[in-house]
Amino acid sequence: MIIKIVSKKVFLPVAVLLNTLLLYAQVKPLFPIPSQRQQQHSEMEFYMFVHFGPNTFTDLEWGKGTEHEEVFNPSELDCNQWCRIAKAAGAKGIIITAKHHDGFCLWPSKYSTHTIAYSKWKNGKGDVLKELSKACKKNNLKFGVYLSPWDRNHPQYGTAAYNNVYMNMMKEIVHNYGPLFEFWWDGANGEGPNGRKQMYDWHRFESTLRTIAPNTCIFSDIGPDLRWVGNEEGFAGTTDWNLLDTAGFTRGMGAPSTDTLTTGNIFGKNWVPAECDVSIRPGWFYHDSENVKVKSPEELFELYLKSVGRGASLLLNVPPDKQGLISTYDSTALIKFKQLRDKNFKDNLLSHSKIYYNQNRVQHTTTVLNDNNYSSFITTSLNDSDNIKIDFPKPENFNCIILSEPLQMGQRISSFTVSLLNNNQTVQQISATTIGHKRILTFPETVATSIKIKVNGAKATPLISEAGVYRIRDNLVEKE
Ligand code: FUL
Repeated sequence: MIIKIVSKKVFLPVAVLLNTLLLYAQVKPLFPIPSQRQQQHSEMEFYMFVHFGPNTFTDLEWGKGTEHEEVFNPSELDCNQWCRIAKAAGAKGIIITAKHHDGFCLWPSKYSTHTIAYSKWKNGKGDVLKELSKACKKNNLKFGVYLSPWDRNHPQYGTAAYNNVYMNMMKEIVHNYGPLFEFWWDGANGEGPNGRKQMYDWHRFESTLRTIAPNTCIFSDIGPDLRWVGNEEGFAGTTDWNLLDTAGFTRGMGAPSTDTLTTGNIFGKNWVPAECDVSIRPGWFYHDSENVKVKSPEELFELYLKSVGRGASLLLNVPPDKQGLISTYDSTALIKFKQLRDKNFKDNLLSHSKIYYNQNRVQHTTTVLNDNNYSSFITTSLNDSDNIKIDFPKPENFNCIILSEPLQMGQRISSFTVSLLNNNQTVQQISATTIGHKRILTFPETVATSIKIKVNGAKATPLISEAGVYRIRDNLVEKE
């Protein structure tokens, strides 16, 4: 028999594996679940936005579309510098405004005359999308594009022909600069140069993009792959479902209320996670006057807790200046933000603890919760305070707990309580609602010898994939 020739050492892990496989086979996914491209995207967590174009030089936020092409003339543009800073900040990708509302194209599009090809920069031979897509590849960052549908310059805007222009621009970008991890459709929609508004052919845009770039996540107010979080301050709801009901809404013609976008819908029919877009400065574009208003590393850390820490992703805008470089005001804050994350999330107290969970009334120990794998998971039962227990060998002082759900199984948990015990005496309880990809809870420092996690509400068998326990700097604890 095979078992006889298998040594004890080998047999034990095999038995654990079989047991795990059996368990996974028993739990069925709760639909909707993320597509593969969405699943990969959720693990990026934090990536950078770059607003760059004529506004950088005219000191505006919304260009009028009448700006002369020559205003665009960065003296020292260096996309590698942007990438080095993004990388050092721990961002996983960069999304650039290939065209903002003023219609100016940062690549030599064949479908407009308002492009860098008509500027003096590099004698009209420059191509920012080419430089950035190359630099991203070199620095192992993903590349994405924002292409404003609203165009205050294009002569055909407001007519059916503009839909072809927009489609062709999308095709040019995908073919010449792809692969793209994300394509950003801005919801702002005003009048074009003729005072006309555009009726966008969203259906055609979407089906075309899906065909030519099937692995690209499409962002808009209502998805299909990522939704706007309902504010530009960079925070998701303390309740944040990756689910959204989009039936009855047409892109650009009204979305669910901003409150709904912030929290999602518990029983939403579509998997559309929230993305928190926010700028490191008050404006989206660079303005000298805002150098002193760059967010501090601590403020960025708070944004991280309120976006990634609530199960959403963080798209942080860092606009290059007139030279075409990220200023030291921004880069200093970004690097320190990274140091804060590294330092405060370095020592996971779980690695010095024993984790128990009950299954079919039998207690197991597990390492699944700190295996750094967001797909592996343990099952728990509803309303069972003894179901998951973490024991520390000695009293520990901490103020931060992180939990994750395995998203490929669908988002399930709607309410849970974490109890901190010191020698079997409950000393602190923290209750929250959703978990999703990552939920970071912070609270006043507490000394405890064990932690119990109780799920009070779930749409199906509650599953937990990862956990972490940390002592973060006192002044980083989330303020309401
Ligand atoms: C908004 C735009 O109007 C802003 O200028 C900026 O691009 C922001 C990310 O989206 O809708």
